[in-house]
Amino acid sequence: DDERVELKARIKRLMKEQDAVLVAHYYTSGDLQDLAEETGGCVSDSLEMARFGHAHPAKTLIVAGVKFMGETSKILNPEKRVLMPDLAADCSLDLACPADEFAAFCDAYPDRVSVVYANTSAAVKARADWVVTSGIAAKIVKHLHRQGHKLLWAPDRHLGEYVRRVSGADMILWQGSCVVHEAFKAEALKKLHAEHPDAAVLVHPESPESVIALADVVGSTTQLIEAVRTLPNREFIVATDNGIFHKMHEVAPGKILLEAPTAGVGATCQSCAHCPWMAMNGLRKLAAVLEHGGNEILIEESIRARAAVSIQRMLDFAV
Ligand code: CIZ
Ligand code: SF4
Repeated sequence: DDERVELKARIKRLMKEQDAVLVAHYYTSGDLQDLAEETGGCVSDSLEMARFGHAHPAKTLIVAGVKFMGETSKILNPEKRVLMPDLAADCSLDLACPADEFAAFCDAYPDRVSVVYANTSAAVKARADWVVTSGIAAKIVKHLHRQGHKLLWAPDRHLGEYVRRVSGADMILWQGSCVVHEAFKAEALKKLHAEHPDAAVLVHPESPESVIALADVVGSTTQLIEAVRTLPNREFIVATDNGIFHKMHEVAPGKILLEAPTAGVGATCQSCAHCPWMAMNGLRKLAAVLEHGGNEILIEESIRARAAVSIQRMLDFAV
């Protein structure tokens, strides 16, 4: 409508004036994803968001996503201004893993290598040996396992269990979870699949083990989008945040995408397949941040520098 068109035009002008580029996560609104692409930014998962922002020459990075994504951008780009539409956009995984408790966990197992998921605070990353995203977690853990290391893993217990299963590594798991993925239900998924027997089932590994067991493809957001694009199936059942459907429809316009069920019949779900913190991002807040400044990500230098080392290990491993 008119307001959206006006807002988008205003944001584009402000971004140009401030030499800013927008990076948006697949789980944010279609408006933000479209705007990022129209203005030369990018839409992707947290690993690619970090890479893109790092390589881009803009002085200001605007990160539409959740706090750990803004922090990762700042960690890799201390000289840039990093802004977010809403600094209160958090993540249940990050919230479940306070830095002091994580440090005590590491101190209790000094002989183990610590691996943390990207969905953690800068302070947790600073304490960890390795940072991983879901797309590369299994590969890095297999590598560490082959080298003979025993591991500590935080904070997502489902991703941790999955990685432990596929790698065979000795891992002690933190017990965090994602409010969105934890809500997917295996029994209801079986029923839906029985009604759509030709559909491929795509599952993000933050989902419970019983849901992962029903998957044709287990992968990061980027890997699941690639599956929709390349598999011959006409129908897909997708167990991840439904914000991803925007990009999936774009890359595979003829295909039918169904949401994996989040609760049994009659039950209620907390998040209904959409992250409440991702939903805090919007055009109006983005315009306000550009107009009034504020919402800048700042990280104490000693923490930033140490977190950069553990993130850089992943980036170097990934190339
Ligand atoms: O669930 C998330 O927040 C994901 C999938 C983040 C990411 O790595 O893109
Ligand atoms: Fe965190 Fe889950 Fe939201 Fe991703 S979808 S930001 S893991 S709460």
